[in-house]
Amino acid sequence: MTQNLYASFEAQFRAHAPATALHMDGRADWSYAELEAQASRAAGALLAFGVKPGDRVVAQTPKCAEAVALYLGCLKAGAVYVPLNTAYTRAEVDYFLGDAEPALFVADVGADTSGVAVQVATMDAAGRGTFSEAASGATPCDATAPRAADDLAAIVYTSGTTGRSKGAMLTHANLASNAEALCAAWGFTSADTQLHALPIFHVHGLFVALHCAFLTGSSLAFLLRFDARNCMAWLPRCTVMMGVPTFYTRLLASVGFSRGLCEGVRVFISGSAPLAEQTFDAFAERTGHRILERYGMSETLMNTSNPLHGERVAGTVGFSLPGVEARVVDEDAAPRPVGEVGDIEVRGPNVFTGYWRMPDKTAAEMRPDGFFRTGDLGVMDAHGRLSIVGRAKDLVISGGYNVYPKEIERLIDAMPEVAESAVIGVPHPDFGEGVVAVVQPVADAVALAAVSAALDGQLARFKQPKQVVCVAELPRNAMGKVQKNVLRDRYANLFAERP
Ligand code: MCA
Ligand code: AMP
Repeated sequence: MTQNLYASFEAQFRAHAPATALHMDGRADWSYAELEAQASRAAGALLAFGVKPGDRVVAQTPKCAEAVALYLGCLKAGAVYVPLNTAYTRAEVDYFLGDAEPALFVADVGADTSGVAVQVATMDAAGRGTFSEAASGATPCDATAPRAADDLAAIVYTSGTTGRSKGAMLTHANLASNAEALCAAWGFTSADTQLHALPIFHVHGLFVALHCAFLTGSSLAFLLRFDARNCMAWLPRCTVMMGVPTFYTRLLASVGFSRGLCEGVRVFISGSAPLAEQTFDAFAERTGHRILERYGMSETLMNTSNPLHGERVAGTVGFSLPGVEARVVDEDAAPRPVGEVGDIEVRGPNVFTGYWRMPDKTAAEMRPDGFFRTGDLGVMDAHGRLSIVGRAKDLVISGGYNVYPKEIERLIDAMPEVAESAVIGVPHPDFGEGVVAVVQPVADAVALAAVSAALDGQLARFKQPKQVVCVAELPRNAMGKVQKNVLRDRYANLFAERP
């Protein structure tokens, strides 16, 4: 029997054929029958483009229903789906295309693809473009490609502490096991309607949110971006919402966001970044809902979750999902005592098979007993409830997006007028953490605008520092290493008054 994840989805699509899969703003909804037909057409188009099982398909498309069909078509055709953040610049995309070596790159209609060395198709925000033209002209692909459990379904790029992005290889079994665990843990049924305002190029919006719907035949209120007012308009029709903490702080900051709007919602779920206890408390106060926080990574999908039934504790990420083992250990993998900080490591069917074409990096992060080193620091209580208390990796999480300081520092340090830079994250009222570059110039000063100009076009805008600060000397320890903790303390209030 095939282990292709699409086969499980297809069974649900057929069982719920007349039900609405995607409720949409300003265009006709798609039923599950329509979604299945579109996925078969997308798979047919992929075959027509010459895509074979195991080939990579890179997608950097606007969020639209046709992009969901493209993802499903890739699964169905046995291709490996490689989603890219729509904010990535041409320079960033060139790296991913060179690394993934796809058989097809589906780009935004407006993107600059001149000189791209791979086959290109296009898709715009309304789903139109050469990919959809091929899909409507192609013979729909009825047969789902047979896949083994360990065959790759997707590669998700995640930046690294070295500044070079790594492709996390996720198999059909990884995605299927995690989706099943989440549907059970969060009680999804076909009666649910999930408010979906997340982007679909990351694990959260693509796998966690969509798979919960596709495995249960439940509906999605499929919004093209997060806008607090629009979410408030849709919430009364929804039973579940998933989001990053910024979604919840923005809802709380919105006039008219009230308990009444949330009456039909059975659970609000948060992840991708720490949910502040004050947000949890304010949300409970305003709506009567205790947000359910969970913890995951691109490499591991979802690891732990607060319970659907039972106490959800602010500042904690709950218990290991069924089948997943999470432990808190020291450098030598010896367990840390209950209540003491250590490295979080994870093992289970959710854990990826390694970094694409980077066996050394994979080996460095995997323990011999199969545990993956997350780079997160945590504390386990006596009941197995996990709290994340920090990061061993140098990473900033801004509005749910990961920003690796090294990637930015490398570009700033290449400026002749800069001696050294240190990029840090400090508290930000909207994004949780805001990116700040602290720059030590060679001579007297460096024009701050010049720093921003040096990054423009190189880095996605969300990675670019919200503030650049010039200092005569960066603080260093006895070994000469920049003390980022000193800088984080010094600039902790930089965004205090900035919405
Ligand atoms: C947008 N901007 C940002 C961010 N988003 N700056 C910093 N951090 C951000 N997250 C900047 C843009 O570059 C632009 O800047 C300006 O804000 C307006 O852009 P716009 O797109 O209009 O912003 P927005 O629509 O308000 O977006 C904010 C957002 C969005 C809704 C919070 O960032 C978002 O949807 N975040 C969700 C991320 C996510 O899905 N993460 C899951 C990763 P300028 O004006 O200078 O050009 S998966 C994961 O982490 C694991 C597996 C897990 O556990 O889930
Ligand atoms: P990514 O590389 O985009 O998959 O991001 C994964 C990282 O996001 C994790 O290693 C954590 O540092 C962080 N993360 C995800 N969920 C949570 C959460 N609920 N609380 C704190 N950090 C989180």
